Amino acid sequence: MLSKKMEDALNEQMNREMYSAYLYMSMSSFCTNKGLKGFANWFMVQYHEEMLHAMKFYEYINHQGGRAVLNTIQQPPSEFASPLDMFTKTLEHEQFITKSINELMELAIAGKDHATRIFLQWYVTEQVEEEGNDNEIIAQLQIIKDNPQGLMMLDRELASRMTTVPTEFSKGVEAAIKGTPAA
Ligand code: OFO
Repeated sequence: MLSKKMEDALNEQMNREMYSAYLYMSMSSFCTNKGLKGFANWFMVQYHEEMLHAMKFYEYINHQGGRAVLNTIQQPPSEFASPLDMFTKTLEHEQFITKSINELMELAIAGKDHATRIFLQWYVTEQVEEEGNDNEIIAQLQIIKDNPQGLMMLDRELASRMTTVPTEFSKGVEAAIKGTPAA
């Protein structure tokens, strides 16, 4: 069971996750246009992950007797100065998401909503990984600076990233991502 306050806050976070997906899809399109296929792949994988994060909120809210309500998704930026600019903006955005997940966690603790607290724990862990990945790529881009060879090497490395579907997602979501029929 969810309190109205918790339900509204979880819906707001679902919208933020969808905005995250939108932001990274915009970055992916920008990279494709600039011939940076590997960076484009990295951001498209990130898009898929964010949509899965949103779906996880969607399923949880509905499963707990609330109702997932879809809202307007803000328009993301479409122009970026460089790959370093994109990853700096990515890290800043993820720090904002970490802060909002922490606020949700505090709301769950204050409301003695242990189910939601346990549910949110997955996101707390996920944010540590996401910020870590961004920090790592930013450090590499700072070493590369304006070196095209270094940039192309990193582009090749980022081309290998693949979408992973957390095992606890419903079969329907997993099947949709993998393009196979749901069992
Ligand atoms: Fe980028 O993280 Fe969602 O939660």
